[in-house]
Parts: sequence; C-alpha cells; structure tokens
Amino acid sequence: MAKKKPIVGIIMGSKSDLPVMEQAALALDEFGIEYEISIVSAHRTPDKMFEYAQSAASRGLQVIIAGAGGAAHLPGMVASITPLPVIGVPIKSSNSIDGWDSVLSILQMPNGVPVATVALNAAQNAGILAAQIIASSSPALLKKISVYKEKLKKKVDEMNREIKRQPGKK
Ligand code: RP5
Repeated sequence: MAKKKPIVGIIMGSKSDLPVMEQAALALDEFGIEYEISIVSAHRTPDKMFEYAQSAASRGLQVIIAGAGGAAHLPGMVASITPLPVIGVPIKSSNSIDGWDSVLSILQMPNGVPVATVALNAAQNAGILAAQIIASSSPALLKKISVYKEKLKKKVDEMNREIKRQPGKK
C-alpha cells in the first residue's frame, strides 16, 4: 500500500533538539497523522529554511511544528514565509539561559505574524495542537481527539480513586 503523504512538518534547529521534538511525533502517531521530520536551522541553513517554508503548503503540509533553543528564530521566520499555521516549541538547549530566551524569542512575535507558542520543551502539546487544528475539518480526527480527552479524564478519576485509597483519606 502506498504511504500517505505527510500533512505535518516537524522541524528543529539542531539534532540536539530531537529528544524534545520527537514527543511531537509520538503525539501525531497516536492520532494516526502522517508527518515529516527534519533539521532546518534559521541561522546555519537560512536558504534551506526559506525553501522549506516556501514549499511547505504546495507540498501538502497543513501545519508546521518548529522547535528551537537559545536565540530561537526558526518558528518566527518560517511563519513569516508560509501561509500555514506554525506552532513553536521553545527548547531549553546548551545555549539557553534557563530557556527564557527561547520562550520569548518564539512568543513575542509582531502583529500579523502569529506563532502558536507552547510551553518550554512541550513538543507533545505541539503535536496535539497540530492534530486539533487538522481535526477542525476532519470529523474522524475530531472523534479521536474526543476519545483522547476522555482518556485524560479517566486518568484523573483514577488518581482520585488512588489518593482516596490511602490511609487517613476519605
Ligand atoms: C539552536 O541552537 C538549536 O535549535 C538548538 O536548540 C541550539 C543548540 O544547537 P547545537 O549547538 O546543539 O547544534 O539553533
């Protein structure tokens, strides 16, 4: 059977971002969404970044998830080029000062060029958000998101049962 075309692009500034960014891939796997994953650096490979962002929509991508650490320009620059929604993942990297540099670089975009910024290292949420964006026009995927949310609720119910089983608790 032919492999389905990727509809989400996961990019990151360096291979050192992969341990964080693969959480986005795992989230997309859970919803059965095809993605492509590559290293594209705003600073080290600016031409490649431009090419990637410019061709993303015509190649069939619907959402881009971009992660970077330190002076994290990748998500914002990609958002300035593509008409697709861009989700930014700030990463605490070797050149970060506590990660705030990356959070603020990705979050504080000027009006007109939004980047949906998730929490520090929160690539899993980026994957879920990408799925939710795509689900807004896919009833089948929307159903999967509802099932996922139901699972979250059940986990909390289980936590409550657990703490109430402990001695001294009602
Ligand atoms: C950023 O610099 C990358 O996104 C990475 O988070 C950080 C460090 O990169 P390496 O020096 O580990 O390649 O551009």
